[in-house]
Amino acid sequence: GTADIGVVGLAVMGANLARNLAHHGHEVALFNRTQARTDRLVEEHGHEGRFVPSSDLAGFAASLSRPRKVIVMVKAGEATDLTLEAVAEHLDEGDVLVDGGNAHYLDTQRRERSYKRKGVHFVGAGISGGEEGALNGPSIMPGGSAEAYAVLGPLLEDISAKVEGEPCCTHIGPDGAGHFVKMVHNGIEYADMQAHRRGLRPAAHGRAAGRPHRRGLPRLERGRPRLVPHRDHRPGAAAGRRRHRAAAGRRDRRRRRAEGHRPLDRAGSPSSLGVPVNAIAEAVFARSTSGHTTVREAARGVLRGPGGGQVDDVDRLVDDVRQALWASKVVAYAQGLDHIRAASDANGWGVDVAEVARIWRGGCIIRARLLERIRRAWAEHGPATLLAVPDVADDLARAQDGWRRTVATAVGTGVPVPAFAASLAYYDTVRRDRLPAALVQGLRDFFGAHTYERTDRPGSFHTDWSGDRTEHPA
Ligand code: NBP
Repeated sequence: GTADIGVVGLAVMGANLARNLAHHGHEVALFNRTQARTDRLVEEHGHEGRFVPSSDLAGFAASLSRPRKVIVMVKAGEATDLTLEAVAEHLDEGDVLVDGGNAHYLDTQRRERSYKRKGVHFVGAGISGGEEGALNGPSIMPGGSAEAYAVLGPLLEDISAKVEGEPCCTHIGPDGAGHFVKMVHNGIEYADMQAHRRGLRPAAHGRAAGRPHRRGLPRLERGRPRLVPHRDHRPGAAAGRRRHRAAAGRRDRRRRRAEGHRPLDRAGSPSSLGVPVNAIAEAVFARSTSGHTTVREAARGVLRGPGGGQVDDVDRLVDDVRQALWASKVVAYAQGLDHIRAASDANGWGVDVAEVARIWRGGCIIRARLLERIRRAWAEHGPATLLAVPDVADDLARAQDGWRRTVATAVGTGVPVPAFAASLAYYDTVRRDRLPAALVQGLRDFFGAHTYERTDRPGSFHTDWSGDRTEHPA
């Protein structure tokens, strides 16, 4: 065969990747389980480049030049396993099989081991940027062997986004490294969106009903300002609420389809690595709470909020929220990078964080200017935490008053701001010498004789709490 690369799975992501490859002059073999999708792609976009459609996998494999390179872009989970196995039956030693979907990195590790036995290079590639990115240039996070990257990398770099002429694609590391980094990317994206979505919205009293909720910074309206929570929570707009719920349900379903993996949906990621990712976790939990409609409906009419909720200085609040958004984003990045470092150490992946920051600068959804600062800091010295990078720490110090006022105002007015509050708690936790954990150790010794250590001498101790309260070495 003559095709440079093949794509299996021609729903929105696969079709757009195939078109992107064709736009860059590559000949692209096509296969989809339901042939109508293949036909539609060729009918609508066949003139954009060189496509070779096949109606079965044998024909598809025969149409590819060797070593074959195949990107599978189907629904994450069982569909991916079934499809990979079906494709692999037609591959030979040295061919490269790519899963470009949102697989969990443990699945990717398992698949990599199993295909290695057949001599097929398996690549788990995180692809970020949604359908737009897939068509015009995504950020691509491939994991797998160096040999596989040597064959596949140039093609992926070719179709990836470019920032200052550099491709937003790099070899992340072996086996599951690429999908792990993509998972953290999605976690940061959640935390960032959560912070924006829950950004406080000061609005004029009585004039807020029915106004569309704008993403991003709060909208300012003059009048007697007060804080209103997310439109969904306001009384007296039942129809609007229903419409909003239906739309949110649709959005959620769409997102669930798009996001095969959730950052925390399986034990084994942050918890087993011992990395505190509370800001990211809160963002994920906030999503499940918002989808938890039975509980929300039961609670809505029963749980009362605070009486007041006046905000005196709206301009200041808007600026405060801006500070809180920025600081929360920094904490989400700090936790995400810490998580990548821990997973890389535990798995021996050797992930280069500066490179990760570099390829996230374009194509994907989180593209922050902060990434350039991260790239520089890690290229220079690889700090233990982003929060301690001197210029970042200075900016956080400047942002903190507004960040604190935002959380305090939100708490006082009954507006949930989980991402702001969790990130602030993390900031305050890591900057202290001594933590309330000492009290918890004491309580554990009291209730369960679990013993404790002391700051002033070595060893373990137990206090006879219910007796004469003497302390003994344990
Ligand atoms: P979907 O996740 O909606 O999957 C649809 C594709 O999977 C179709 O080609 C469908 O074939 C195929 N498929 C299914 Br479903 N079950 C199959 C099976 N048992 N055997 C063979 N094929 C099967 O497509 P998508 O939204 O394009 O996403 C593709 C991947 O990319 C997913 O893993 C997703 O998580 C990931 N991703 C998506 C986005 C995004 O923004 N959408 C972003 C980044 C990553 P059919 O036509 O025969 O039904």
